[in-house]
Amino acid sequence: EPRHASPAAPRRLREKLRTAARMAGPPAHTAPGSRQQVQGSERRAQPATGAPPARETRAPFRFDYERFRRSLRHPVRGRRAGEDPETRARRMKIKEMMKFAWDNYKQYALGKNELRPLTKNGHIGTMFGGLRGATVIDALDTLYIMELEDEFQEAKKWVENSFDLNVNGEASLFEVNIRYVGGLLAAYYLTGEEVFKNKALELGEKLLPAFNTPTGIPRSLFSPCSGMSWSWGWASAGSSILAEFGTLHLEFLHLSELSGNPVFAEKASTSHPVLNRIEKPQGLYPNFLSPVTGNWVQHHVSVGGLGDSFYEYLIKSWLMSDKRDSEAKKMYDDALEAIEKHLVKKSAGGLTYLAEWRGGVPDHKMGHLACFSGGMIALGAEHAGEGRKHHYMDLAAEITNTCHESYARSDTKLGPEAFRFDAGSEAMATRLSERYYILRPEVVESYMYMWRLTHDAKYRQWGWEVVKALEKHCRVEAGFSGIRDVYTTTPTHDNMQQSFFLAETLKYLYLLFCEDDVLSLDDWVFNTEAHPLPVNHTNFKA
Ligand code: DMJ
Repeated sequence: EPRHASPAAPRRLREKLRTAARMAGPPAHTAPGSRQQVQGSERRAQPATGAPPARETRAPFRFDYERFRRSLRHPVRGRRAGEDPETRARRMKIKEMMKFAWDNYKQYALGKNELRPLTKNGHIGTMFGGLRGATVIDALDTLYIMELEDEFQEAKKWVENSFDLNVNGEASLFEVNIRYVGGLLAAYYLTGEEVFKNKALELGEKLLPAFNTPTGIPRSLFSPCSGMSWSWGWASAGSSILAEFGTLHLEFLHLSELSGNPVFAEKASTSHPVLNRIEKPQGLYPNFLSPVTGNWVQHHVSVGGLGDSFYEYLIKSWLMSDKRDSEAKKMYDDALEAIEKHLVKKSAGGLTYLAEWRGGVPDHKMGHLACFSGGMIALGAEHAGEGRKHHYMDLAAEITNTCHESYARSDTKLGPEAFRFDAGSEAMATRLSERYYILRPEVVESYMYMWRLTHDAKYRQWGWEVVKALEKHCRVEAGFSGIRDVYTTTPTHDNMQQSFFLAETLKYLYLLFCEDDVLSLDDWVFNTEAHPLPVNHTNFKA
């Protein structure tokens, strides 16, 4: 039982909290790596002397990193076995792109959130409150995995010396969680460097006031200093967003594992019971929910923006719990069934796509963001039982193929922000405002999962087409930039190198050309910003 668990916690939550604490090793008086380290069962053993147990002296909690590393099934950077020269050369090209993106950020924007590659300066933006260095934190694990050792040390040094958490301003809980908390957690798990854990825990504490609502469902924005929280001005009736409050579990469970404090897991676990209690239209999850009443505010449903990573975190919560979080698995299975029934459509030209849904009426539009779902459905298919496995693998392949078509049908071979299947259109943007590409990862993310799960060579081929297109249209003198129109071979640039380009797009491309044991799916789940968090393999029995 975790030390801070409340006796009043419901049974299911207590089980989740146990899961969260399973990797918590022996207390601090056992030195890491020492032979005295014990396995899970031994650490609960009673003294054999028959003497009354000594008065409990509670050593401060310390996560046993060495024990965690021993629990991994594969070396994090793999064994580099048996690869062909072309695959290696392609991987090295992607590594060079990462170095170029990092070097330019470092030269022109270090300490700002993102690089503006045309004007050669930094961008701060409004999403992260007063926090800075989003690109540093987002890049850490990619630099490490790519063995860009000097660059990783530069990034680490910035975190040690310059990453300031005592800042004010309105920050997005979701963005801070997936990029900063996720990035720091992954950097810690990969390297064991305490600075990353300490910063993650310190930052995690600052997120907690956002959960002070009547339902426990957090508001979207918070102030790291004052502890106040707000909803987005554009979200109707002060509602919270499904993809935001539903994208906390992975990181918050790890904050509990690393701190020994279940408060994080408790906070992140409030949303599932609320969602299970309320009626869902046709079994679907609308995107807007009131954190005050716990009721839906609007009936807009989407597997793309506003909904996306909620579904992703259901299946990944289950995987990360070593398949114990059956509540999350059931929610995922039921949601996918409803999605398939009401949102999966086939175009006249035979392309399978995911429509959006507005109060019962389908909107035949698919956002670039929704293209992550090919990978998610494939990941879940592995565990869907023999009867459904092939069906879901086919669905995943069809959706990934449609997303590839949205790239293949453009002049740049990069995909638009949204594409439609109406008025004679097939997998193409029909509105000027939807023609842009901002270096998003979702399509290559699905290629990576599809490759790992099928080893069909076409996914590597499609990934390589993206590399060539990025080089041709997005690489500029001082970094990579998004483009304003994918349907012209001379696009103008948006002057922004998004931090997720380093965290996700380049990482997924790199992994596509790695052996499967690099960040193996046996050991890791990727958060929605592609930061790897470990699956819990210890043998804790509830
Ligand atoms: C990233 O921050 C994450 O992937 C998030 O889930 C969605 N948007 C961007 C990338 O497009």
